[in-house]
Amino acid sequence: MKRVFSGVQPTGNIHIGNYLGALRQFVELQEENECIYCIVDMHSITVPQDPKELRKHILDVAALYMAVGVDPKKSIIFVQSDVSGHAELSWVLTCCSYTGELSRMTQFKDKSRGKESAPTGLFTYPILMAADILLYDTDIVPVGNDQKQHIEICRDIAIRVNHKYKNTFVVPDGRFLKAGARIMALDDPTSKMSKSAENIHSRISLLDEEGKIKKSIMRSTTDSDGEIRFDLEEKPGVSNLLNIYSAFSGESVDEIVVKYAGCGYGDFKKELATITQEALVPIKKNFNEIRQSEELKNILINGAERANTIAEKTMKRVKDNFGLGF
Ligand code: ATP
Ligand code: LTN
Repeated sequence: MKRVFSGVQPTGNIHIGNYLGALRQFVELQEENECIYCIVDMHSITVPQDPKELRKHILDVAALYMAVGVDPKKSIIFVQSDVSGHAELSWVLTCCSYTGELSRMTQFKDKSRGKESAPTGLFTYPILMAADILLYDTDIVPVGNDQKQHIEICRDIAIRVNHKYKNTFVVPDGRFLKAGARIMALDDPTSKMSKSAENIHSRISLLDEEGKIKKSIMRSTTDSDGEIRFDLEEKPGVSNLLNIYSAFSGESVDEIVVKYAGCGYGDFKKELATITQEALVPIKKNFNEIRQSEELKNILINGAERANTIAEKTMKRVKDNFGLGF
């Protein structure tokens, strides 16, 4: 059995990009692996958060994990700040990483561009993420494509530590899906679909109403040549819609292109809207039930206990290998 770990930030607006790139893999992997799924609240405070909203979003993400099919009987679901090992290991790893490699992270460059100074937490974000992963002797990390660089630096740090301090860590691998690994914004198919974009029609959130889903898809940016075919360079908008269609329907992009040969964008978009609405109906229904249930907090408390048992073992090994304590 392999150990799987992943996390989602509790920042609201969980969208179909998060679902198709990451959450969908969580469900699939839990059948044959030991899976640990975290709500990474400490990552979310790298940018300012409203405390009340943050608490609400933590429970929202926990409920969404389960609504899409993560089963707390099979997988561990817990909140990052409930297990102190994340912060503890993060410091140890901070001492094993370099400002040069952190400065090269595209996420940091994007978020600090044009500013004279940026929050230190944004700079050290990848170290906390490496701590999340290495704390659980993780073999596989299911994430979207945008996390490739973060997985790479985590591996580099693990290999570096293993070299110096015996074999302390398991070196993990990222797992990226073909269809869905990078869902682009509906209003601008050259940038990734994001929780924080101002235009609500740039994304489809998992809890969006049917009318909103249709509106966002119908007004999505395409092009003027009118042909439905996959071409990321020339036709990024249509290609993104084809990817979404394929990820939700299970049909290959080639099959979909044949099916819609000679059709206009309008009909294609209408059917994509229907497929998307249908896929999200059960998720919304499950979410509403789970979010209101008394059980939700107990699941997180139990998850944190189970996660902590694994984390404590790793921290003991880290302290022994580094010579910390006595
Ligand atoms: P955003 O940029 O939308 O604010 P994020 O990547 O910062 O999102 P997370 O909630 O931590 O936020 O992401 C959860 C998971 O969703 C990660 O595995 C990430 O790779 C994946 N993901 C995020 N956006 C997309 C996307 N547009 N397409 C595919 N996967 C995505
Ligand atoms: N940086 C990730 C969220 C994240 C994560 C993790 C993902 C934090 N820690 C550990 C996988 C494993 C993102 O999607 N923005």
